[in-house]
Amino acid sequence: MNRTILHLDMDAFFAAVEQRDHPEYRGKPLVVGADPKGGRGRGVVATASYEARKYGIHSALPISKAYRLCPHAIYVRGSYQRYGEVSQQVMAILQEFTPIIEKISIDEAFLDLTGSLKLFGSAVEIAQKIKNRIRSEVQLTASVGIAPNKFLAKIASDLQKPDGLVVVKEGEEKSFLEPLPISKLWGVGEKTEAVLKGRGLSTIGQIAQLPESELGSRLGKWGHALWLLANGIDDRAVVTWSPQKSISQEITFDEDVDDPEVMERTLFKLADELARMMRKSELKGRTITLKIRLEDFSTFSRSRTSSDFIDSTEVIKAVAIEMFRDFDRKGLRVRLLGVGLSQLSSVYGEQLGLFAQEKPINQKLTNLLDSLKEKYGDDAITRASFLSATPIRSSGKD
Ligand code: TTP
Ligand code: MG
Repeated sequence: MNRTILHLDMDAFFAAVEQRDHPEYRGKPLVVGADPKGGRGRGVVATASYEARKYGIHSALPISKAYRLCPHAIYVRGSYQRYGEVSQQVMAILQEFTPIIEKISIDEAFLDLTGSLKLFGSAVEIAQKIKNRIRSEVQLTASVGIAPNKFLAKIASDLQKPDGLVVVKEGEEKSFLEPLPISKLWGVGEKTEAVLKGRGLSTIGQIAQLPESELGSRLGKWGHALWLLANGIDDRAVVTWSPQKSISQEITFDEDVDDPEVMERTLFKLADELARMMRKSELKGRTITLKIRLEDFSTFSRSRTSSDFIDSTEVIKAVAIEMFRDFDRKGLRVRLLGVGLSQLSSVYGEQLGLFAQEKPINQKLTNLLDSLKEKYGDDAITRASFLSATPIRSSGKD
C-alpha cells in the first residue's frame, strides 16, 4: 500500500497575519523584521508580503538592503506570540483530518493521509476542505502539495504559491521532477549547485538519468541520497511531533487497589486494548507511557521510548509492567492506571521497509516478557474477575 502525503505551508505567514489584523496594510508592500532605521538598521527580514517580494525583498535579507529596495514599504517588528497562536489554530484544523501530523516549522506541516481517505474523501477533497477551513476560520491562505512522499509533497506545495494546490500522482514522480532546477533538491545549496552546474547538470531530470554510482563517487553518501530524491524516491515516514499526540487506554478502579497482581493484570488488559486500537487505526508509536493515579489523587506518568515503532501487545505489556514495577507508590493504593502510546506513525512506513523488524527494547525486557507469559499466559487476563465489574473507563486520543 502506498502513502498519500500532504504538505501544507502558509502563504507569507507573518506578513499575512499582519495584513489580516491591520486592514490598512492590505495590498501594500509589507516587511516583517528588524527596524530599518531609515536604511541604517541592522538585522534581517523575517518575511515580506507578496507585494514587497516584487521589489526583491525576501526572508533573511538584511533589513538595510530591503529598505534600499523599497523605502516606502510598511515595516513592522511583528508579534511573535500572535503568530504562535495562529499556528496552533491552523495545526488544530489539520489534526481533524489525521493524527499523523509532523509540524516542521511555525507555518508548515506534513500529514499522512493514507488512513484518512476512506473517512474524508480523496486527498484533493481533503486539501480543499483544509484550505477552506483555514480561509473561513483563520482568514488566511495556505498552499498545499499532495504526493506519494514527503519530498514531492513539499516541492509541490511551493510550486503555485500563494493559495496553491498541486498534486503529484503515483507514477508521475519522475516526469514531475524532470524539468525542475536542481536547487529544489533538499540539501542542494549554492556549493553543491555550483559543482553540479560545472558538470552541465541544471535540472533534476539530468541528475536522475546519471548512473547512481557516478553521483556516489562525486558526492559520497550524499550522492546516493541525491540520486534517490532526483528519482522521486523518499521513504521517510511522517512522524508526529507532539508528545501529547497519543492514543491511550485507562481505567479507574471501583475501589482503590493494593494488590500488585491485580494491577499487573489490569495493565495487561489495557495494553491489549491499546494495541488493538493501534492496529485498527493502522498506527504505531515509539513512546509508551504509564499513568498512575494514587488514592490521594496524586498522578504520575512514566515513559519509555523505543527506536522502533511499536504496535505489538507483547511489547506494550512488557514495557508498561516494567515501568510499573520500577514505580514506588510509597505504600499508597492505586486509583487509576493508564497506558498510552505517542510519537505515532502510519504502519505503511514499515511496509515500505522503512523500519527495522520490531525488536524488544532491551534484554531486561525480553526476560520480563518471558516471565510474564509463563506467569499469566495469554488468556488469563480476560478472565480476571475484577474486570467484569463496571469500572469507569476512558480511552481515546488526546
Ligand atoms: P516561510 O514559509 O519560509 O515563508 P512565508 O510563509 O513568509 O512565505 P511563503 O509564502 O513563501 O511560504 O516561513 C514562515 C515564516 O517563518 C515566515 O512568515 C517568517 C518566518 N521566517 C523567519 O522569521 N525567517 C526566515 O528566514 C524564514 C525563511 C522564515
Ligand atoms: Mg510559508
